[in-house]
Amino acid sequence: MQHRKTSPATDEFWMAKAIRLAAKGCYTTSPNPRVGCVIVKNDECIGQGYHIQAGTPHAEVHALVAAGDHARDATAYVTLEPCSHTGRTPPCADALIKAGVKRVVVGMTDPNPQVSGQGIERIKAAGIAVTQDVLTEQAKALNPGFIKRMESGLPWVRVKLGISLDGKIALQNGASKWITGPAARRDVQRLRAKSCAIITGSGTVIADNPSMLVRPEQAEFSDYPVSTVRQPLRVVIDSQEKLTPNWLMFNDGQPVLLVNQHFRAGFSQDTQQCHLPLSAQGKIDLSLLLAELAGRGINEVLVESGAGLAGAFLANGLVDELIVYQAPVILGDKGVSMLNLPVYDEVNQAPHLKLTDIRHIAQDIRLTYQIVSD
Ligand code: AOF
Ligand code: ZN
Repeated sequence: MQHRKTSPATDEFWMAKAIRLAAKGCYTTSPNPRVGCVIVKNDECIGQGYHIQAGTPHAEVHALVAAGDHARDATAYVTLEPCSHTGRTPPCADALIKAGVKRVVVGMTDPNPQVSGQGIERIKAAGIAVTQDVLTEQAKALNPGFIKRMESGLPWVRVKLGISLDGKIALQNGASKWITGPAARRDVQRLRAKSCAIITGSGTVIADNPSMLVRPEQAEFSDYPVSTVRQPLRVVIDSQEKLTPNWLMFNDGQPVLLVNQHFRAGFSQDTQQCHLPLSAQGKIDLSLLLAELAGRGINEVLVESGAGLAGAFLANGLVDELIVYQAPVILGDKGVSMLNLPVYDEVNQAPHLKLTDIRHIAQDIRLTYQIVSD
């Protein structure tokens, strides 16, 4: 039988593998980005790795350690430009140069101003070939929050809504348990877990006394190697200072940030406070809050609130993504509508969205939209 020679795998093939590795850091890397790396020689993967947690080695270091001396003359595939700075760990560009790789393939340049192109320059200056922009869109999709924070000083904002077929989030009397099914609620656990912060309002706290914690036992995290799922920072907006220290969120030993105008006495040590000025309407300025959160290294934010706060984020142009779980139930025109928005006179003034994903989650459907900015 004649031996058929298979052609070598493409740069895209290996970069796709590096992207899948990076995604394993989905719940753990922040404030750092999710990064994956594969080292390839003679069309074979000889080392792989991904960034797990800030302060621990970067993806390239894990992959180089796995490859050992074989890394000499190999090709390294990295989803994000290797770093050139000494942060919590030394520069990966230097580690790749020292290991003697002969080519580096990069998914996207690092938007971190401490790096932004300098890692690639340093590698080129050492006489190593660099191929850029391989599967860039997919590489970018790993880190919407890190990229937005580095480029604009704001986090990536997702608003999550659980609605009926007719766009209601509750009955007239406020009853909302449970519109969506258990599988959709488990999916929300994953959404929470990948967020650095969850924003909610005093109305939701008073109505539901929620924990807003990630309940790992409810979400199938077992396909992820790090079993300790990080708890996001819970951010509670209390413009009117209605909340007392008795609500569950302030007493479960997990981090929570109370946002209001003045210092409030009586809250436990786990409750940090952040004081921001109120607008003319007596509300916390949401863009100032987002800038404050970005300053604390928050990349991705999930808004889980009532129609008032979610509508305010949308009306102020602060939302990047809307994630809607729609249940097959009709609550009727007396129900509570999903978003409070200003009165528009023309359809083109209303927010326009682009549907980016749609899937069945048991009996419900999950719709993901990006906001179309004009
Ligand atoms: C990489 N590979 O796996 C990661 C990178 O404080 P440090 O030392 O962890 O540096 C964090 C910065 O390094 C981060 O903001 C980003 O620019 C880069 N992250 N770079 O080459 C990695 N996690
Ligand atoms: Zn690095």
